[in-house]
Amino acid sequence: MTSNNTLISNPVTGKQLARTPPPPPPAANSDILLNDGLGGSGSTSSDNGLSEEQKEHIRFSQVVRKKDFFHMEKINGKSMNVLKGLELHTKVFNAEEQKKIIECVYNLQRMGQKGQLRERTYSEPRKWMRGKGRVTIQFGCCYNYAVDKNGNPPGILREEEVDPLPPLFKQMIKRMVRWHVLPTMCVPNSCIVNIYNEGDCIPPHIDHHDFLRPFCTVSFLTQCNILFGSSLKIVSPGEFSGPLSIPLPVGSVLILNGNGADIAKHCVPAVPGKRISITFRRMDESKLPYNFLPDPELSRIKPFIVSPSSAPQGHHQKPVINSSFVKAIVQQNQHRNDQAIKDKPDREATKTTKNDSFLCGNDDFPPLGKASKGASR
Ligand SMILES: O=C(O)CCC(=O)C(=O)O
Repeated sequence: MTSNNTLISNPVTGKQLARTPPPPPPAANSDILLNDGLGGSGSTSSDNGLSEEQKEHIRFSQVVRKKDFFHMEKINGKSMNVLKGLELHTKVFNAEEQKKIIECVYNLQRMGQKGQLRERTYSEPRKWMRGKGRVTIQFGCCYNYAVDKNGNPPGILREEEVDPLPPLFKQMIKRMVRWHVLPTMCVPNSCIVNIYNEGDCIPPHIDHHDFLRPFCTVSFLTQCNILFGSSLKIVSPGEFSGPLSIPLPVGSVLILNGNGADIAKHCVPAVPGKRISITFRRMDESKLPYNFLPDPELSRIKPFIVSPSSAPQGHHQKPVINSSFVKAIVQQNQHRNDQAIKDKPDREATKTTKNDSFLCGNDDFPPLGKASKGASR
């Protein structure tokens, strides 16, 4: 049997005394988790005696926000930064949270394959081949990618029913709004999950205006690049070229707004390994599905306010990130995340690729294979 107590000597009498040792440093294989529904199995070993507010403060201050994407192009004779409005927020979802979200997506995929989701919720391409399609799971609304067999144009099919946003996805939305990644006036009420196998892609497109701006995409499993430019070239199946390539780290959120959403097209070339993305969007009020019910949970999200009281004890006067205690925790978590996510690090935040002249005129990309195999609910 081992004891938690250590023996120390009384400096006066020399007698040995038992003493409770100081709390251990944060555990090597866990991360700061919040009690907000996104964490995994519990966070006791890495709590460090911090309150929920203090933990949130630390996690919030770890988010890296890049908002200065820049690429000038001449559009209708006028020079403009076609990437204005793009933002990349990294370290929004940590390794443990990513794991939980990925498990949830796989579970939804299994349900879709068994016909346990509404018919238009789950869809997979009829035939797998490099550069063709990917599995999609839609929540909140049914989006029609191209004119369908009934002659419906691309956009939200208002009469179709799909499943509502799963609870974990609502937690993700809350996290993004609370941490100032998404604005309170454009809280998403729909999403599309894309499950890419190695070699799958999304061709160049601009997202349909049935969805408001900004919208965002969250990345999981494998880092890949997303290309941007007013003109993107299709080189071969799954191979595209364009002026700007942005790496999307796992756990990151890319915000598309302004020129970055509406002037520049974007596409994801054939991915190097299995990848999942979740694109969250708010529907235009006039395009809501006829049976759509707003979710009260999503209408009262309060952004996180950085207050002195949320800083860890004893560091009230300093910005939280300057405290050596917090720095140590942040460094340990950083190290653990780097270990946990075996991802190829990208040295550049943005890099330039060949420019081109081919314009993919589609507003959105072509249809996937046949819709869900499952029975309707
Ligand atoms: O998978 C991604 O990161 C991009 C997704 C996308 O472009 C879309 O869903 O419109």
